[in-house]
Amino acid sequence: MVIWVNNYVHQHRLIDLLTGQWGIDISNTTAGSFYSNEFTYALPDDINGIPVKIQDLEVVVFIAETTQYVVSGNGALPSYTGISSNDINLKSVSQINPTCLGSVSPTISIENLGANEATTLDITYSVNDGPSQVYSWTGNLSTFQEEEVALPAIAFTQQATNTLNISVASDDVNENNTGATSFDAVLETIGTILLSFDTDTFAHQNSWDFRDSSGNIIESESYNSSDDNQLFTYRFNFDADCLEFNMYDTSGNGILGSGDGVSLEDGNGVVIYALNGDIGSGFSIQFNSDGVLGLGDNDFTSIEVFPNPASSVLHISNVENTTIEIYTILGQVMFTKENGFDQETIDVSSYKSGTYFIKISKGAFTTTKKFTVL
Ligand SMILES: [Ca+2]
Ligand SMILES: [Ca+2]
Repeated sequence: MVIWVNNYVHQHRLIDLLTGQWGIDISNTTAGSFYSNEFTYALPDDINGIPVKIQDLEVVVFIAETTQYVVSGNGALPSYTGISSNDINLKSVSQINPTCLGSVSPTISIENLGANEATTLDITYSVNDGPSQVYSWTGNLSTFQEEEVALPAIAFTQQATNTLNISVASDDVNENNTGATSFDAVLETIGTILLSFDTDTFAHQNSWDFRDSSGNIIESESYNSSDDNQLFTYRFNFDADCLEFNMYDTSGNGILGSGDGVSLEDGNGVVIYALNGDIGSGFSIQFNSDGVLGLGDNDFTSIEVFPNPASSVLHISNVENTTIEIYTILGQVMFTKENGFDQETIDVSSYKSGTYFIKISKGAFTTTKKFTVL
């Protein structure tokens, strides 16, 4: 009898009877007598579409009287002969998402195809043929077991297409010791970032955030039942940085709304990300922001906006002969003034609590600052 364990779909169930439905008759049934036999069984590649893992195979033997009553039984994980002594298979290299953070942390899967238990393994890896890094894995991997290994981050210089090469130490079978994966460069975005999001039928499952290169959340939003199936659009003027956008669905079933899901574009209409609702539990994407309106920032280093947060008035200094605009996070214009004075005082007492942007421009130079109204 053959039983498969550890795989949810196989359900730890009886797969095949090596001795046929009614077993083999044993004539010598006196206590202490030993019965032995040899059986041949060809493993299928898969069972109901689930790949067969030889390490999940268990052999179970039981003795029955007549065809009903099981007297006793036992099971064991088999040991194997006819395989190499030492053979690690670099089974897979996980896909790497484009990143502007200057390093990647690869994850690989190794499998012990050798008879000997594997306890140490040197794993060598490099990106874009740059300097190699060696990780010395230690563990206890018995025959046919596999393990995911998270490798320490490795720095690299970004190219249009980037290639990660990985190899494990030489052993009895070397042709399965190498692996590679490729990943694109991140998008370089220009100008204001536009986010369009059509919420789930159950919008409370949805939220998103933008993070800066230090991992700090710089913008975020979550939704409730009054937001079901609605289109929200936002515009952001980010500082120059490597940014990450994360979208979440707490139910893990994607965005089941009637709309177009999520899209993220830069100021030139270049699509950073666009997908209908099929996002599962979410996604993460990085992009480089050029620092909106950062051109000529040096000419505006003396501009001060205070107090921040503000409640009644906002003071702006060193803005003589500039154009001043204030708008909400949704892009709604709240205030404009041309030919500003050196010092400006703006009444914000009627503004709703939240985040606002103040855009100050003069000739070709523009800068944008963010402030909060309590
Ligand atoms: Ca090998
Ligand atoms: Ca959902």
